[in-house]
Amino acid sequence: MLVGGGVCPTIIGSCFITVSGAGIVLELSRHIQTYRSVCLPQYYAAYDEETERIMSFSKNIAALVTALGTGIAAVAGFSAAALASQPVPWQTGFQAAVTPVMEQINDFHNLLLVIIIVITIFVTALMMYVMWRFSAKNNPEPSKTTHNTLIEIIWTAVPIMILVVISVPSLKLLYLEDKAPNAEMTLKVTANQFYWNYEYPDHGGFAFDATMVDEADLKKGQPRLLTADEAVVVPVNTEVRVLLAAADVIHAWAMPAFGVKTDAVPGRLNETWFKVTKEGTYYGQCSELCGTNHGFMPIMVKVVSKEDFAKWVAKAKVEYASDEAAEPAVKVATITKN
Ligand SMILES: [Cu+2]
Repeated sequence: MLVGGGVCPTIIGSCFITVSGAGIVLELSRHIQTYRSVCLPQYYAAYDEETERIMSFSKNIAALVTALGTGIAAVAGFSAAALASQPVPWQTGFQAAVTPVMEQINDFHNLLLVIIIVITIFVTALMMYVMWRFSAKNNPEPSKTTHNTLIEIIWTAVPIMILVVISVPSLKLLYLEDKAPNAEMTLKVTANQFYWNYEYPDHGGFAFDATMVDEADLKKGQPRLLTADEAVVVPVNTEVRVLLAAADVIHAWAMPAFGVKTDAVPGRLNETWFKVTKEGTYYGQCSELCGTNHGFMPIMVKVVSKEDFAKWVAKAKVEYASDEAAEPAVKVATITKN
């Protein structure tokens, strides 16, 4: 009787959940299509203001979390200023964001952190209560209750709704990271075992290799395993399109402060972008296990003013002109007919 009485509402409940779930998925995919074709170009054009509006909620949370983090860091004896362009001892958070993409990654991370904390507290409290309330001592005569359609619908629908809420900023971020909205220059990066080759196709096509500086050769203040003999120089407040390829195995060009981590794959051209808003020297590393010296192919990016960049380009054109003609990042086979 008990089971029979519960079957019908359960089936209806399941049907309801399935139909509404399918509805949500359909609706979501329709939104994504509209978003890609209609909203995305506009979004790119004005992503700063859009970001401001959409992320204002998570910005407030971010401020709260940052304030908490700063407090904890201060207690632990580290100042917030220590979070610079490279990893610092005992660092637990991200490196300070210097691009719009990394700022959004930070916001998204902080939003997720709040959601996770609320869920964890709720589940823990619920379990503690159940353990106490229904223990053998407090509840010696257990009831034979089974099935509760309303609760079953709630515990299915609520997680779906949480996932839908998370998917909105998540997808927006994915599309924003994907392609440069209005690239002003291109940087071609070719990964090799175990160094990087950089090419500036918009500035005369000069190219150079960057390898790690050995520990014994480090000058004062140069970070170990992160210093390269040649820095990638880019202008500040400029949208840089990065084209990535590899000459041998899969590597990944990763710059934590930029929110960039993109694989460099042999025979394939990947794209990413960054727009650094603060001058300085930033460090990253290859982030794909690519062989024995995987840990020894650092990335060093110097972000300078537009004037200094123009001066550097003029100098670099002469300095790197002596190198043998740069190998194309992606080699295309040519067929010659006799
Ligand atoms: Cu590598």
